[in-house]
Amino acid sequence: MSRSQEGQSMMNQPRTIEGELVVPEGARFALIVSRFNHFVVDRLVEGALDAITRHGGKIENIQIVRVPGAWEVPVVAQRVAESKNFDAIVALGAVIRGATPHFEYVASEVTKGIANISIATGVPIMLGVLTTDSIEQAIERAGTKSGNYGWDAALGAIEMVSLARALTKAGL
Ligand code: INI
Repeated sequence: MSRSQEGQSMMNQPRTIEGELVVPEGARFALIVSRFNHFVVDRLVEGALDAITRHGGKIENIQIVRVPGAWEVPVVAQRVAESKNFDAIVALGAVIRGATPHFEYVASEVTKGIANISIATGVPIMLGVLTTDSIEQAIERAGTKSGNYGWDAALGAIEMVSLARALTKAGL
């Protein structure tokens, strides 16, 4: 492709606004962490902290709030989001089918609750709550062979905070 063709094809691209995987200056994060299945959830917390600090976040700008189980995440997420003290929230927990007959209720309420609160408050709340059929599947997603869901959720939070700043800059 010639230089002028390159220039032409660049000009034909739509203008794009997107977040970067760099924690913006002064960004504050809250992690809402469920104690239930803490053996798994502790690994998600480690992953989330690692992701935020490796991408430029400061540990003093991260607040952890612990709740008994995933069921309690939405009510606390709502309170934390409404405080407007944080640029993003990362919800971390593990709902494991094998461990509960009311798996469906807990899993569906926590996921629905987080989505609704995020939309209602405008604060990005990342879903870092594992919903798995077995403990083995949960462990696989908590820092072993299928990565770390806490890390992934925190990375999403960083992108959303960066995107929010870019949108504001663009007047949106
Ligand atoms: N909470 C979880 O976070 N994960 C689970 O797998 C789970 N199980 O298995 O029941 C669970 N239950 C507790 C629930 O979240 C509430 O804390 C409890 O019902 C009290 O309201």
